[in-house]
Amino acid sequence: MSPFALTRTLPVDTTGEALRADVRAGLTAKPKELPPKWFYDARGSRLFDEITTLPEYYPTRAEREILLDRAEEIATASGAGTLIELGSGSSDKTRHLLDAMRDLRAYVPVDVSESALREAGEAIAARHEGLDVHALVADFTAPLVLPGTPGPRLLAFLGGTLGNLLPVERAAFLASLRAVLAPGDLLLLGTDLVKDEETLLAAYDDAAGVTSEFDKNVLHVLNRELGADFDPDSFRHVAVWDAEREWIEMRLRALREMTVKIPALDLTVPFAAGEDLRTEISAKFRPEGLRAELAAAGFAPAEWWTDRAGRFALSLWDV
Ligand code: AVJ
Repeated sequence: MSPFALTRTLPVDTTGEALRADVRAGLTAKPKELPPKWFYDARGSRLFDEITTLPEYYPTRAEREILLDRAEEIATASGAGTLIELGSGSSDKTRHLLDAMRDLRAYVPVDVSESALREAGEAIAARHEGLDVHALVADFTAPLVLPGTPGPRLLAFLGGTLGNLLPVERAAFLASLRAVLAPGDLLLLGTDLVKDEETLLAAYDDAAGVTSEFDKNVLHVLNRELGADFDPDSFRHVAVWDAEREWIEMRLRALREMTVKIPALDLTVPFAAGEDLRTEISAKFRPEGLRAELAAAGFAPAEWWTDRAGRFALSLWDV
């Protein structure tokens, strides 16, 4: 059994404060919006796991295919002493990488979910003799404070989650990652790619309705955490492809005119019939565009891999 340690850089109460600030700002904005991070309570995380098994939702399978095919190459290219993983969740796909990385001495999974970190972290510590597992309970959009583990470091940000940030947020986020890395360290990035609209829309509006449930889950979170009285059945899940900005938007469309009360914010939110609340953007990338964004943040391209069908990319960047 290897050592397992857990550090919480997220004070227990910031979550409540951040939620209240995000909801107030987003629901008084025009058009209305909410940041996607509030989908992921226990039920939302379960629904997301279910999404990853749907026939229409290709990104998870595509990324796993690349990781399986390229684990040895990534391990050799990085020679990393520490693997840091942002938004590690269940660390499911990372296992292939951990198995291949022979020089690895420390694994630092970073996630907002303490329960997911404990479960995955303890299993990995038990499986990898001599690997120091140091879990960090943190919001990856906040400044990262990393434990002093052996270099070089491989910082992994998988799953296409970079696409959930707006372009300005991405620029700041990538620059903040660059700031915690040193020469010799590497960034491993998983990003979904621009493709035909039909494939994209199906991935975000599946036939079984799981994505619709996932989308509406944010309303359940607001009802529970803020005492709001959203009726999720009075909204319809919609996926829209913005061809100009090359991102998918998930929205909740009000089916009727209504007024929602949010007691914890002392706020009343009017909805017109047909009004949309944007709950997520999921940007899709092209190689040149991603390269330019990474260059602006101080990263140089090292490797670019896609799955055999060319739907998703895994890329490696030097600092
Ligand atoms: C894995 C968080 C990036 O944007 O594809 C899945 C989340 N949203 N279906 C994505 C998601 C709708 C997902 N991320």
